Amino acid sequence: MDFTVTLKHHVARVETGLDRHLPAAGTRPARLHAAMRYSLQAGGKRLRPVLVLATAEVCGGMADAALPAAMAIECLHTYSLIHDDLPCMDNDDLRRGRPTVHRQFDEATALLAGDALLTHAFALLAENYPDKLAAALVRELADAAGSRRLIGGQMEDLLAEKKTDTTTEELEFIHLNKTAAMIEAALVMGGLIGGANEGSIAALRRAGRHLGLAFQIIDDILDATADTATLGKTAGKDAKAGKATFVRLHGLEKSRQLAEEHSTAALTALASLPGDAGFLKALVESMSRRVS
Ligand code: GRG
Repeated sequence: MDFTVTLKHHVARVETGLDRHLPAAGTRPARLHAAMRYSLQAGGKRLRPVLVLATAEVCGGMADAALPAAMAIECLHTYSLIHDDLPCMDNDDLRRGRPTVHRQFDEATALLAGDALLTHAFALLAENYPDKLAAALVRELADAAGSRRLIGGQMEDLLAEKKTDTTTEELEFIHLNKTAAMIEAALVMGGLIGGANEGSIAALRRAGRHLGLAFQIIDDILDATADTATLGKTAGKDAKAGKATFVRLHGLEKSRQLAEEHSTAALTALASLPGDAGFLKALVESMSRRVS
């Protein structure tokens, strides 16, 4: 099937799945559930859940079986965006083309909506998979989202804002953990659901790491070159906040070259999978050409 048609199909599955797998709108406490739905149902590229669905299929599973895990990773990702936007972190007004959750509701509601989405992610895994698979998925997601990876990357990122001498090694730690960890987890969780063997899981991990780095480098380039309307979030924010970015350390040209190298390495890792990774490869290529 054509890449764009398959992508639309997966994204539609994600949108329907989110509606089905979230606490129902209007149920108590309605304000909290409204805030969770407001942020989750604002769109976004849905990269991570689509990676879960497509990888499960490549590894021999059914995309439908992967849906709760896809929802879990999108809930977790969205929690991290809500908390990242809070005044105590990036203090941002715009996300996914809408006012951020603390602007639309209030700070306490945003904090709680993020907490609830984080917790809900693990409930989705525990409730929808047989024990052994559920344990493996919980371990993978907890590791990717924990203090050594997503939260650790965010901590180092905040600390780096106050420094002018961030090294390449420090920058790589930030991006490997703040960004690549969740992309890696999406691929590995899809692989676990599809029944991938150890070799394929290792290849998925490699692919996720490189795709994650390419994704972040492109994010840095877009922050420096695109406009707020196109991005659906505030452009030029990194330089203003004095953030450690690939563009700041390496300049635009070298950053573009590095993004290309990581995309190619992701494609090479995917090519070693036994199944037909055509859609996943096209997705990596489309991410390297993205404009938002
Ligand atoms: C608060 C624990 C905690 C972590 C925050 C997600 C995050 C870590 C920070 C947001 C800022 C940022 C540039 C993160 C890097 C990852 C990234 C590019 C997130 C945005 O992901 P997209 O572009 O967003 O896939 P959509 O809205 O399309 O889902």
